[in-house]
Amino acid sequence: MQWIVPTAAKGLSFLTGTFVAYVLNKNLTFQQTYSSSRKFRQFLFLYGMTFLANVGVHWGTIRLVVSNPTIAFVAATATSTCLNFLGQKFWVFQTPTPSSVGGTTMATTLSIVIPCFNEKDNLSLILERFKSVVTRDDIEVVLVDNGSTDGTQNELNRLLPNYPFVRLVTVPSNEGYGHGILTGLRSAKGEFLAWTHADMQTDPMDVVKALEIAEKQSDPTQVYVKGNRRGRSIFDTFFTVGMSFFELFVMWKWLWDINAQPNLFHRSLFDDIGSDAPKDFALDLFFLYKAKSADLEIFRFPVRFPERIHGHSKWNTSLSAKWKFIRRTMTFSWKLRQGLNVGQ
Ligand SMILES: Nc1nc2c(ncn2[C@@H]2O[C@H](COP(=O)(O)OP(=O)(O)OP(=O)(O)O)[C@@H](O)[C@H]2O)c(=O)[nH]1
Ligand SMILES: [Mg+2]
Repeated sequence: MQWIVPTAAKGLSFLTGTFVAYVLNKNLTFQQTYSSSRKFRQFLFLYGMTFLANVGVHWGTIRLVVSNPTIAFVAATATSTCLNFLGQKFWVFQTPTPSSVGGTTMATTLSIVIPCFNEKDNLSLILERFKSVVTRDDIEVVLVDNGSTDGTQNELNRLLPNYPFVRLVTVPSNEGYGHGILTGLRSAKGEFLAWTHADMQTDPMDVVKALEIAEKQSDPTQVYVKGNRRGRSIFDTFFTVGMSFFELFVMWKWLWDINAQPNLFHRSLFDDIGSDAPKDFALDLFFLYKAKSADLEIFRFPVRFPERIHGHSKWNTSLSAKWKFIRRTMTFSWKLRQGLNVGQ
């Protein structure tokens, strides 16, 4: 009976085994390229339950049916394996056929907001890329000229007639990254809303992937889909790890890679919180935090984040700028935790 006594080592090996099984089943058996912590919790629960079923069938077979350990082992393994597979297929990794997204009759399924601030040289590249990836006519692109002063306006006048799926929203003078995105979101017609960057560091195809992930879920209105940047420098990864642990200690929420793009969600989230949102870079943090607080299921999928092709970062230009960003994020997080009005 020694084997039945629970120990920390057995618990750890069970958890490790469960994690490995989760990764293998998610990626190989059910081929899901995105992850969500809720799915992992469901998987853990399923594994725990089927483990108990295994122990129960083993015990019951020996006690009540036949006192043969081999038969008991086979019966227990068969039962738990079947339950496990069914639980994964019809619950944890269930992929219902995409039907009526959100069940409404809105003509535009998705509005993609692209805030642009002095991105003149990137505009033709980003528009061409959007043209090649947006093949559905229920997707609109809302390009926000966020108070640019580099001749963006003239460039857009020249380019936009070739891109009829793009609608231009102009912010007369720059009031911050968040303000530009919020202005675009307010004018959006889609049932789902998204934003991503304009500097070619985030591939427009990622937004289409995010929509497909949302549409695969049983209730797409209850999800928040966000990229998860891969292949970044050690310094940037270190910064991301530090921010995530900071948020964990302050807000008791795991908010990983907060500034990754794109962000996609049902418009009901925006209707609920839009008026309270910040006007600066804290917008990414604010939405992820609110999505978690609203208990939406957060889906993350890998995205590439290469260096810029043209232009330069509009904020990340020196260590002191980075420090300013960190300070702002810290004070903003503190305000969020205290539930204050953070919109100003
Ligand atoms: N900083 C800044 N960016 C804005 C603003 N409005 C729109 N943006 C756009 O937001 C996107 C992100 O800005 P970046 O300056 O590239 O910042 P980042 O990508 O986080 O940082 P880098 O990796 O250093 O480029 C770009 O597409 C900008 O054009 C604004 O008011 N401020
Ligand atoms: Mg950038």
